[in-house]
Amino acid sequence: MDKLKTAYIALGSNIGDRQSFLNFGLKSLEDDVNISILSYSSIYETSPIGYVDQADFLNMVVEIKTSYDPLPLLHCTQTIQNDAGRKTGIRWGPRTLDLDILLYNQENIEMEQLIIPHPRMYERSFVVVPLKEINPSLYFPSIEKSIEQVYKELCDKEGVRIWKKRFGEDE
Ligand code: PH2
Ligand code: MG
Ligand code: MG
Repeated sequence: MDKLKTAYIALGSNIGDRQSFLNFGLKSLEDDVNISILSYSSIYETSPIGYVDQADFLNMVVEIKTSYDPLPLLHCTQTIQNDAGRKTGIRWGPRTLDLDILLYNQENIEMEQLIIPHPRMYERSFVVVPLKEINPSLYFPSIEKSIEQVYKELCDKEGVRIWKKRFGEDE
């Protein structure tokens, strides 16, 4: 294996059996020999953002180690989304499974297909809350803020509710 990088991936689903789609996403990541999952957040039920006339989402974040470069990692996540029956629809609209790369090894990437850190992650409670849960000491050099600061500045935290605690503590 090449040198391993740390990345954070956000998962979301708001169509059908949402937890099964998240599980499918997790298993597909784990089954890839170039990826291992280091840490899982709890699962949160979250009010829709961006396009509000749709069902609530289940969201979570995982920390992975990967030997993939950013674009192959993106292709991997896109293949998993397609395998979950994802159809291209309205922007920010309903989806069976969404996998977004949030962070990749402290790198700033600006390509046509991929921007990292994910440009909208800092104002999205459904991303920041689970991300802070699995790594409360993150620091974002590009905006010169800690995750703690970003968390404090969020204004839609009430839209993010624990749905299934990690380690199976709660249902
Ligand atoms: N994803 C979107 C748009 N809006 N809202 C919530 N609560 N959770 C999501 O994962 C989400 C969203 C586009 O990917
Ligand atoms: Mg998304
Ligand atoms: Mg996406």
